[in-house]
Amino acid sequence: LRLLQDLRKAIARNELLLHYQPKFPAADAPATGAEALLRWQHPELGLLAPDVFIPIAERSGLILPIGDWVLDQACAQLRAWHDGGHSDWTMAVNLSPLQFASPALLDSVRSVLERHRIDPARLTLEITETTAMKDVEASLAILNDLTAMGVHIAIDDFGTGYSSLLYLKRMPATELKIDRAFVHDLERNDEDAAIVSSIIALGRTLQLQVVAEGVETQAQRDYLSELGCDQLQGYHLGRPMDAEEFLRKVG
Ligand code: G
Ligand code: G
Ligand code: MN
Ligand code: NA
Repeated sequence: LRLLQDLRKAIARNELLLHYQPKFPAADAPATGAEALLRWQHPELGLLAPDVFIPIAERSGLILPIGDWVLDQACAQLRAWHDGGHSDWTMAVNLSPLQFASPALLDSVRSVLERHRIDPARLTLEITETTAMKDVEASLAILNDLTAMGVHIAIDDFGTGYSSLLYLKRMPATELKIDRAFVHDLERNDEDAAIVSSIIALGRTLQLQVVAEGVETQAQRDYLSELGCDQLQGYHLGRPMDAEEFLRKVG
């Protein structure tokens, strides 16, 4: 309850911030952009990770104004990077289930793109597999509208939900993000390796970019490249960091 009361004031008090984690092609090459990851600088509790407060935000509906703030902040940052010479960088933003189901989503996305003069194709919206498959017909309608606007769609935490392949085939997504649970023991666990290979093959078939999350070692990186993964994300390549550090280390 205390956290909920504090969270109500967090936007106005300027306590929310974004960290950015770089995304790299599997072939050794410069970063293609970032995923924005929300943090809360709580006045007494310090820097809080989203698992601590996103569920509260989701239950209370606060995720809607917070989600709008995230979209605005991420697009403002992308505009600054583009103006600074990184005109090919992309930005990925996570959408919560409530945001995804909100009738205001399309207008929010359209207006933030206009406000910051962002090419829609430079913005990727990430929804989890579980969110996407919850009400598939409704999801398809929303995703079709977003895609018509030109933004890209990533299916996040892929492999942890219950995808219907028939629906996945109809989803206008551009990217599958393999959940980091399958990457962790990749070189030691034959089942995980087989699952990752299958997801990569599925991505090929459906013409989706396949991104592996949670890459923590060089061995995982080599293995994922060998298996044919398109892009990689993880602590081994770059942790989530503030915008200044991102530009210094990745730019
Ligand atoms: O950054 P971290 O690894 O702690 O993120 C933990 C979880 O919080 C992940 O599932 C991530 O997708 C989610 N998350 C991070 N930032 C945001 C955000 O801006 N909005 C929503 N809805 N979820 C986020
Ligand atoms: O669900 P989503 O993919 O949006 O979550 C991203 C989360 O994964 C963030 O909380 C981020 O901090 C975390 N993360 C990013 N890279 C790694 C990694 O290499 N290892 C682990 N354990 N977590 C990671
Ligand atoms: Mn994500
Ligand atoms: Na994920």
